[in-house]
Amino acid sequence: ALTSHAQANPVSTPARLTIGFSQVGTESDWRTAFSDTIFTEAARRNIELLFLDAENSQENQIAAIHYFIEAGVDAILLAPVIETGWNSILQEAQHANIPVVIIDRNVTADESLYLTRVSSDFRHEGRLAAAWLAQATAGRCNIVELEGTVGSSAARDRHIGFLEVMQLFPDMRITVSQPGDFRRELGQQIMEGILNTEDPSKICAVWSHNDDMAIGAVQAIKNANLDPGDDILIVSVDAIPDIFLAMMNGDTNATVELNTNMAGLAFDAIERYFNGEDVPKWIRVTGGLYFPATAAEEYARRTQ
Ligand code: GYE
Repeated sequence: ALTSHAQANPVSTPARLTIGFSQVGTESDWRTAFSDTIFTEAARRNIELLFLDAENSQENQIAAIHYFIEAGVDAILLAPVIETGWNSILQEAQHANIPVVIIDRNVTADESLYLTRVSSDFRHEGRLAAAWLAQATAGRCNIVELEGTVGSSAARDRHIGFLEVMQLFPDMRITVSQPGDFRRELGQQIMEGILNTEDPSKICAVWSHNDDMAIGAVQAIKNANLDPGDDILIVSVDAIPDIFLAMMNGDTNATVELNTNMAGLAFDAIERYFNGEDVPKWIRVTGGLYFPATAAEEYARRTQ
């Protein structure tokens, strides 16, 4: 059941693949790094890439896919901003016999409408973050949650995974939860608002759905004359270079890595499809948990 030929069989393998990529936007450092891996990998494979930045709008993404279909691309990569509302455009691509690979966030569409999805397990990321926080606080913690884009599978699943583990500890609770759209400035603004309305001494930790919002929260906490990473613990997801800098300064405590390296896997899947080979329905990337102890090393490794 995990494997299927999702699309009609290709007529023949094109000499040079043309692939349309509809990307979410530039909301975070992780996102821009991920776009870069797509550009680099496409160039390395001599793939012609049509790239459209949707500026966080599903409407723009649907228009982009229409454009790709009209341009007659061989395949489409879709990094969807939100989870629902994709059925009819995916059907159009299927009617045009163009395989679609869903990359990063998920869609709630029938599996037969896309070739495969390449992504991390966001729920697992949430579980890892909560497990770390539970051990760091002996299971006693009032938590501020900074959520990602509303309606995105990444935000929803990180939230659910975190709750799954948090709920094993009766003295851990989320006291405030607000969406910051995965953006640094919003992370800061939201945290400033929270520090103005809540008693900061009752906040034990910030759980941020990405590093950028965590870095925004660090600034807000510093502006309130508190010590981030100490007075308020911070755990987030992505493992971007800037979070390692923050860890080197003692400002955040842990991050769950979201591997940016999905381009090769997505292009491999498309190439396999054109070779008539089976492609699994989910190609999972994994990432570890990182701490201040190795932050300098990780920063160097990722920026050299
Ligand atoms: O964590 C965040 C980005 O979709 C999982 O989107 C991804 C998230 C990532 O903007 O930084």
